[in-house]
Amino acid sequence: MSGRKGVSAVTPPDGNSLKLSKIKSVAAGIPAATSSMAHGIKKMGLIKTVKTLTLVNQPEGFDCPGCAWPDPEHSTAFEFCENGAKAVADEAMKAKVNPAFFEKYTVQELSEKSDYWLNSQGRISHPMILKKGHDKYQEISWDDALETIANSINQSNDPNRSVFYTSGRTSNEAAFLYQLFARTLGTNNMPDCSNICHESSGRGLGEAIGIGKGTVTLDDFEHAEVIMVVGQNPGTNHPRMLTALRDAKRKGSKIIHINPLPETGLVRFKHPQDYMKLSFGSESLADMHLQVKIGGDAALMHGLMKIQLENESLDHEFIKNSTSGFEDLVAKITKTKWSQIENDSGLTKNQIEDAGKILSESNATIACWAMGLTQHRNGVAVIQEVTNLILMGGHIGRKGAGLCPVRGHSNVQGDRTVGIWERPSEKFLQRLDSACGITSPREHGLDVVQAIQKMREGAVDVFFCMGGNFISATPDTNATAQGLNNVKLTIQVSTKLNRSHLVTGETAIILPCLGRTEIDVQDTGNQFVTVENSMGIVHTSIGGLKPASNMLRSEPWIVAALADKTLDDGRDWMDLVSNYDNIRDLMSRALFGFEDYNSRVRSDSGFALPNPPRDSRTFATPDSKAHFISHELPDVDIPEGKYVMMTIRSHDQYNTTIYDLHDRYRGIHGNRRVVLMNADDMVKRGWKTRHLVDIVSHFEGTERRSDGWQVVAYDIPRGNIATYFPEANVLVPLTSTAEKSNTPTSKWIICSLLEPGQGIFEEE
Ligand SMILES: Nc1nc2c(c(=O)[nH]1)N[C@H]1C(S)=C(S)[C@@H](COP(=O)(O)OP(=O)(O)OC[C@H]3O[C@@H](n4cnc5c(=O)[nH]c(N)nc54)[C@H](O)[C@@H]3O)O[C@H]1N2
Ligand SMILES: Nc1nc2c(c(=O)[nH]1)N[C@H]1C(S)=C(S)[C@@H](COP(=O)(O)OP(=O)(O)OC[C@H]3O[C@@H](n4cnc5c(=O)[nH]c(N)nc54)[C@H](O)[C@@H]3O)O[C@H]1N2
Ligand SMILES: [Mo]
Repeated sequence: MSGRKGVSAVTPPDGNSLKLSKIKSVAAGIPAATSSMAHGIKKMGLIKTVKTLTLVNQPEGFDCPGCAWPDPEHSTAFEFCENGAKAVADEAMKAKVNPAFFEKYTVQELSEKSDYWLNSQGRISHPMILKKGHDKYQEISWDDALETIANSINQSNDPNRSVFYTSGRTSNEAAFLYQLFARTLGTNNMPDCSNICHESSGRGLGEAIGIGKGTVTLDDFEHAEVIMVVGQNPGTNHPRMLTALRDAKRKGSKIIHINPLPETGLVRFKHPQDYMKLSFGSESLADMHLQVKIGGDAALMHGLMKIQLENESLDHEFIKNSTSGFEDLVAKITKTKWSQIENDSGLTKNQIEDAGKILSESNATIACWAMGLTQHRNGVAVIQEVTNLILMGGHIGRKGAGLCPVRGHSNVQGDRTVGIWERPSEKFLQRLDSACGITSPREHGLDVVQAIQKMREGAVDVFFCMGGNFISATPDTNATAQGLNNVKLTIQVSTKLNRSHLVTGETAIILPCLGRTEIDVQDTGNQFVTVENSMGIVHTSIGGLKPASNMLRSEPWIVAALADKTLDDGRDWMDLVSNYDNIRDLMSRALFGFEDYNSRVRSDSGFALPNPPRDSRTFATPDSKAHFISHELPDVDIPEGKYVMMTIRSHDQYNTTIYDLHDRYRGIHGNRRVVLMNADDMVKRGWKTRHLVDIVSHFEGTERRSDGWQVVAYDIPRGNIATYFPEANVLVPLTSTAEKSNTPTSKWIICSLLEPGQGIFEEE
C-alpha cells in the first residue's frame, strides 16, 4: 500500500458549540428564502445571485443540479427551492482553488481540514497532478494530463484493470460517450452512485414490473387520492416535492408519512412564493405519521396488505389478467402474525388498521420512497412489498396512481438509461454495437463495493471518477482508503475540492470541468446538454454563466479527448464533441426511446421516454405480467444493549458536500457529530443531551470505531439512533449490503455506544 503519510481519509471534526432548538413544525417559508439568499450572496455576490437563480429550471435555463424532482412544465417564473439555490450558489461561487492554492498546502495538510472547509475554498480552476512520491499537487497541461491517463490505461494489459465511476450529475451526452469509451476499450467496469443509492429500486422494480423506474408523472400527483411517502425526507432533499404534495392535498388527497423521524417537511409547509401573494398561513401535509422502527417497513407492508385482503380492496380483474404470484403472496401474508408485525414495525395494530382503511378507500394511490427503503439488507425485497401493495389494488397505469422511487442526483436516472451500468442487458448491447460498430464486452463489470474489493486486492491500475466523491460516499472509509491507495493512477473530474482529491492512488490527477450553470462553447458554438428527471422526462439544460476559469473543459469534451488519445478505433471523437447534436444523432441510433432525439428534445418541455406500465399497463417481463414477489419478513431484532443506526442527511449538505454545520428543521446547529437518540434509552444509560460517546459498529465479528460524538435526545423509536453521512461512513461495514442490489446498508448498522475511551469488551 502506498498511501501518503499522515493523510486522513476520515473527516476531521468541525464546529464546536452545539446549539439545540425545537424540531421545526413548518418547512420552507421565509427562513428558507433568507437562508438561500444568504448562501447565494456569501458565495456569489448579490447581482450574480439574482441572475443565477432566475435561470434555474427555465426552458432557456439550466437544470437544477440539486435533485431529480421534475419541474412543473419548466415554466414558472422562478421555481424556488432553498436547497436547489444552495446547490447552485455552491457551484457558481466566486472563490477559486488554483495552482497557488495547491502550492500552499501539502495533501496531508489539506486532509486535516474538514469537508466543510474543503468545499468552501472555491471552484477548481486548473488541471493538477500529484506525482508519485510527491506531497503537493502541481499544475499540468490538459494535453499532458490526458496523455498520462491514456498511457496508464494502455500500459495496463487488461481493460478490466481500469474502472470508470460516475456520479449522477453527468449529462446524457457525457455519460453516453463515457460508456462508449469504456466498452470500446473492452470493459463494463462502470460502477456509479446508483449502486449505493437507488439500485435496490431498479432491481426490485425490474423484476416486478419489467422496468427499473417509477410509473408516475407529476400530473398524477394532482389526481392521487392517497400518497404514501416512505423512508424519505422531501423537506430537505426534494423540497419542490412539497409543492406537489400541497397541491395534491388541496385537491383532497391524503398523505401518509412512514418514517422513524417526524420529518418537518411533511408536517406543515409554507410555500416561499406565497409571501409574494401576501398569503402567510402554512398548510398541514401528512394526515398520518406512522413512526415505524428502522427496518420495520416490510412488517408494516404485510400489515397493510392484510387489511386490503380483509376489506377485499383488490382489483380482481387486473390481478387475474395482468399479474402472477398472487396466491403465493396471499399465503405468505395470511401466515404473518399480527404480533410479529407489531413487534417488528413498532406500530400498533390499530395504527396500521387506520392507515389500511385509508388505503382501502382509495381509487388512486401513489407510493413514493427513497433511501429509507433502499439502503437496507432487504432493500430489494421491501420495495417489492410496497409494489405488492400497489399492485393488489391495481394502482398502476392508472391516473393518479403508481410507484415513485424519488431519485437523488439530478441525472442519475439518465446516466443509467444511456448505458452507465456494470450489468448491461444483451438487448442494450446489441443495439449499441450495431449502431456504433463495436463489439462490447459481455462479462459484467464491477459495482461500487466490488470495485473497492478489487482495489484492495491490487487488481485495479486506473480508477477514473466522472464527478462525485468516492472516498466519502462509500462505506468503511478506512478500508476504502486502503483500496484507493493500491491503485496506480486515480483521476477525478471535478468542480469542487473534496476528500477524494487527497486519498488517492500512487499518482493522482484532477481534471476541472464546467458545471451545469456555465456556458459551454465547442468548435461549432454554444452547446446545451440533456438530462432525464425522476419521472422519465428528457429535457435540455443550458448553462448561462461565464465559466469559473478558462481552463475548464466540458465533461463530453474530456471524454472525447481522452478516447481520442487512448483508442485507435477509427472514430472521430473530436468531431462528435464539436457539436453535441452529433452525439445525440449517434444516441438516436444506439438507444431505445431516443429516436429523433435532436428535434424532440428541443420542445419546451422535452419528451417522455417509453414506460410500458404507465403508458399501456403492460409489463416487459418474460411472461408479460406484473409479478407479485413475496418475501419472508427479515430478522430485525437488535442484539441486547446495542442500537441500530441510520446515516442520514442534514438540511445543509448535498451528499458529501457540506454547505454549513446546521440542520435547521431538526433543531441542530453548529455541529454535525451528533447521535440522535431516544430519551428513554438515554435515561437507561444515565445520559443527558451532549453526553460524549464513542461509536463502535459490529458486523460478522468485525468492528469499526469512531470517537467523539454528542448524544442528542430526539423523537426516534427506542433502540434506533441516527448520525450524519459522511462523518459516520467509517462505521458502515463494506460487505454489509442489500441482497441482489449490493447496496451498502447505510440505514442499518448495528452499533454500541461507549463512554469515551472505553474498550468494546468493557460494555456493561
Ligand atoms: N439538499 C439535498 N438534496 C438532496 C441530497 C442532499 O444530500 N441534499 N441528496 C440527493 C440524493 S443523491 C438522494 S439519493 C436523495 C436522498 O433523499 P432521502 O432518502 O430523503 O435522504 P436521507 O437523508 O438519506 O433520508 C432518508 C430518510 O429515510 C428515513 N429512514 C431511514 N431508515 C428508515 C427505515 O428503515 N424506514 C423508513 N420508513 N424510513 C427510514 C430517515 O429518517 C430519513 O427521513 O436526496 C437528493 N437530494
Ligand atoms: N452512509 C451513507 N453513505 C451514503 C449515503 C447515505 O445515505 N449514507 N448516500 C449514498 C447516495 S444516495 C449517493 S447518491 C452517494 C453520492 O456519492 P457521489 O455522487 O460520489 O458524491 P457527491 O457528494 O454527490 O459528489 C460531490 C462532488 O461532485 C463533484 N461535482 C459536483 N458537480 C459536478 C459536475 O457537474 N461534474 C463533475 N464532474 N463533478 C461535479 C464535486 O467535486 C463534489 O465535491 O453517496 C452515498 N453514500
Ligand atoms: Mo443518491
